[in-house]
Amino acid sequence: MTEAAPTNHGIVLAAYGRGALVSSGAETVHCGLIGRKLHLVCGDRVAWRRLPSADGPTVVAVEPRRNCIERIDARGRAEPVAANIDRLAIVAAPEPAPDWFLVDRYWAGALQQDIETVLIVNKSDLDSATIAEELANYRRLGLRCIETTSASRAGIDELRRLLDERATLFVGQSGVGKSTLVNALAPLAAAQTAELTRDREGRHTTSTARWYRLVPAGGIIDAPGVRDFAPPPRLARAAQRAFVEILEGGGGCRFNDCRHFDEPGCAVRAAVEEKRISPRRYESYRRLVRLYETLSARR
Ligand SMILES: Nc1nc2c(ncn2[C@@H]2O[C@H](COP(=O)(O)OP(=O)(O)OP(=O)(O)O)[C@@H](O)[C@H]2O)c(=O)[nH]1
Ligand SMILES: [Mg+2]
Ligand SMILES: [Zn+2]
Repeated sequence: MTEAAPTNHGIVLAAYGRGALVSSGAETVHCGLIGRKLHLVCGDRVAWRRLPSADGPTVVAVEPRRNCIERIDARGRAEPVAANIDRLAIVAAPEPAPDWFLVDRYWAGALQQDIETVLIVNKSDLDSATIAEELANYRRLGLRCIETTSASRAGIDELRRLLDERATLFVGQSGVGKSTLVNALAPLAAAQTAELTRDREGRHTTSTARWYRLVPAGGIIDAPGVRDFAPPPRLARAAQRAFVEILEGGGGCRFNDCRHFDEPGCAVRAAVEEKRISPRRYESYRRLVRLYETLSARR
């Protein structure tokens, strides 16, 4: 070797075990990782080199993450799903039955990291009477909502227009149609999808987050469906700030540091009793605060 191989820069399309699929300029390269310390995740920006040994293309460094969407694994530890995200698209559908607490947790997590959020209500071809009330409430709270269906492409073009050069991560329960949406938006994606069946409980079709390019610009990341997700509990009080209606209602509480649980003179609880704040959202808020507390105590 007379010269060191040049350093290239790229973005991780998918990370697996001790390697990663890296998009770098016009090429897509399978890279190994140098050493044992690098742990990559979809969306990471990396430097890679063609090492002179038999190792071939190798990621040698990773840039600090601007943000990272994490989920909590079975042991209560934060596990990264994707990094350097500009926008979170939370997907829900009439089938499987929506888990609104999951939607609230994702929205809260994105708000904490200043990530723009959009709620996609997919499968609008199915009867969605049960969803209408929640959808109206989220819209009232200022969350952007788009109804879509891959059955007729209704809403898909509106969604496509929203997606610009920035990176959007699709999240939501298993089976809501994230991969189907990704395929509709990026026809060359060929993301794997699967029928919903009763015995599918707990199985995920998509197993790792994967980035797909949009033409002419932008990227969408298809993530595995989640059952248990919570933003990591490093910002316990931020849970309160993530519920816009509770933050607003809290202005009238007797105590400045009111948690809106059972403190006297709580304006939030009064608003919930009068249905000015959705009791369902308030229950989500309480669950999230308790989850933070449990997870923090475990550390
Ligand atoms: N009726 C209807 N079914 C849909 C729609 N979009 C997707 N599906 C079906 O929903 C099922 C699950 O779709 P996927 O795209 O695999 O769901 P996913 O969210 O990627 O699931 P995971 O990868 O397990 O997280 C498939 O049988 C799809 O055909 C839709 O707009 N309407
Ligand atoms: Mg999928
Ligand atoms: Zn209060």
